[in-house]
Amino acid sequence: DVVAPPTVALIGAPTDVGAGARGASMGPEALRVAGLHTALAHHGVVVEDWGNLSGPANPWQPAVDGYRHLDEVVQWNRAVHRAVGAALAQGRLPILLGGDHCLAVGSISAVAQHCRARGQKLRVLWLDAHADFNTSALTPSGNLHGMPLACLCGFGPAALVHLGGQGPAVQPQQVRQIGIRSVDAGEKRFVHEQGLEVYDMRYIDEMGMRHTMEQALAGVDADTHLHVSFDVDFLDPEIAPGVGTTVPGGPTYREAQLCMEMIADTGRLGSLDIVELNPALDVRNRTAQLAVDLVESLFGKSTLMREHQVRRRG
Ligand code: B3U
Ligand code: MN
Ligand code: MN
Repeated sequence: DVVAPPTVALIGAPTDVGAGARGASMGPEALRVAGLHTALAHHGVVVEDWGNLSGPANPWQPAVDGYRHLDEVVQWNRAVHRAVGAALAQGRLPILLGGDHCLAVGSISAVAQHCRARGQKLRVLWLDAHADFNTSALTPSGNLHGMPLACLCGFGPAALVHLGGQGPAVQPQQVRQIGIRSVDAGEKRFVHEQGLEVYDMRYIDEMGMRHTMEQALAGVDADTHLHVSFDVDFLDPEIAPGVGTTVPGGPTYREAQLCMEMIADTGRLGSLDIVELNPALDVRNRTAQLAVDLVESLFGKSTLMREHQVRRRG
């Protein structure tokens, strides 16, 4: 059966207010320069570039009550929430071009509202070296890009927790974390306490990416909206140096491709964040190009070959 290709909306959010290093604000343009638009169009995806959102500058201040730049982070997330909500309402598949990972609060809270209104199940795949499950009491840095998943699950400042209406946007059971290899001590305890399903690098090493993704995608059905929150530091820094916080020992090129292909195979991808790309730390836009390459797989680059092979094998 032929599925109509989606129309995607590229939504740029050029900010690094939630990060510990400057530069992720240049992410949206680096992804465009790396050819995201044409790469997707190549696979039959209709692409609309909605341009960049605007918001406050990065004041580069120390933390106040455990948060750095909370006001600025809230303002950016309100803009993201509005734009992602508008894209979904118009039947578009939103691709948030970050920007740092704090923006996932706005993006995923809009996705969660959309799913709730339509009685759809939501599954969030969190591809990241980090758990991003800190709170103001647990954070070693005050950087809000280390806290978005906790905020989405109801633990954080009210302005972020209730961004998409009353109550938490998602429940921990809806989330699968993949590629995790750097978690702070208090954060680790909290992740376990909340019962998040974590496929860390040890798990991927032992079980392989194929089994990992089969587990992470188990239960996804025709009623499921899949949201992928792709923190580029998920990837091994050998292949993806252009991020603010590199952590050695991430997925290889082949593992990352398989991860994306298996998500594509579900046919349930409904929204995507590409975050933490930092062109100031990149080498000739290599990491941006890699991200584009992987997003192509996420939108079914390999499908044609695969169908061909399946047909030949009978
Ligand atoms: N867990 C640390 C470091 C960190 C989290 N996310 C990123 N870095 N990119 C923190 O500051 O919360
Ligand atoms: Mn992250
Ligand atoms: Mn990360």
